[in-house]
Amino acid sequence: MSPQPEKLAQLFLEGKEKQALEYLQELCNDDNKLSLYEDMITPAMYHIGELWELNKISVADEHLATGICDMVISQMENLYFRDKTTLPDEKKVMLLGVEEEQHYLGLKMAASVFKDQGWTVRYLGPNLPLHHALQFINEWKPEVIGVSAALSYRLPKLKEFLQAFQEVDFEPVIIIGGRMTKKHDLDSYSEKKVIVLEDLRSLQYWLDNGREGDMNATS
Ligand code: B12
Repeated sequence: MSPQPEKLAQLFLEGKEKQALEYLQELCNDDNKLSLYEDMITPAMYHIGELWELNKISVADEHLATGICDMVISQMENLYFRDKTTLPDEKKVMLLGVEEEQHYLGLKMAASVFKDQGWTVRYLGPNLPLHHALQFINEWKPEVIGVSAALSYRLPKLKEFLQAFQEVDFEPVIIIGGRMTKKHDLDSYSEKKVIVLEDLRSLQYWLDNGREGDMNATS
């Protein structure tokens, strides 16, 4: 069966959580959860964004679809969680959306990718004020901080967060993700332990190949 994100989007819009999950389960096996996140759920939500932009669906429709999508991701997480608790050292990642950012489905999927790789994850969701983020960082001391932002006008806020995170004395690696990375060239942000990753496959690649170099790098 060929994957059809538009069909999934339709199920989200009709509020059909069970059918959406069943549809994904027909396509899913133990090894392709990431591909379903990247090639089905993400394009389904982008499609919903287009319908919304074209006024073909209402804000209420879009909220319903988002809610169903969120529930489906949670269920996928339970059904296909790979319990790989065998990382030699405990590796800790904290994930957050910058202050006022409400888009979080991508961040939630990134949390899933880290968990599947055996990381200890603290997913703090969207809209986290900077001082609360810093307090958490200094107490919990994650090796990696993943930040997500979707909207262009969030760039100054993102920069403020990055600057503050780069001043943390134990020098965590900072990953920038989110729709903004696909819309803007954020290469100039890639400095002192800051990495820009456009999607979950790049994240997976970095976890498989790039991580040690980055995490051992001196600033
Ligand atoms: C659902 C949705 C909402 C929901 C979000 C709820 C939620 N739980 O997330 C709500 C209703 C709150 C919302 C609000 C708004 N939204 Co909105 N929204 C969307 C929509 C339809 C889907 C977003 C989504 O979930 N996409 C799917 C996820 C999986 O994609 P993603 O975030 O890009 O994530 C991928 C990567 O970026 C990456 N990733 C993401 N985070 C991270 C983090 C790390 C560490 C890593 C490694 C990777 C990574 O992984 C994912 C897979 O590749 C988009 C359409 C779109 N094109 O995205 C519009 C969209 C983003 N929204 C838009 C707008 C305008 C708004 C509002 C301003 C509307 C308004 N007037 O109020 C507000 C702003 C709210 C705010 N303060 O942030 C516009 C933005 C347009 C622009 N020019 O920038 C879009 C594009 C819709 C449109 N076509 O016009 N929105």
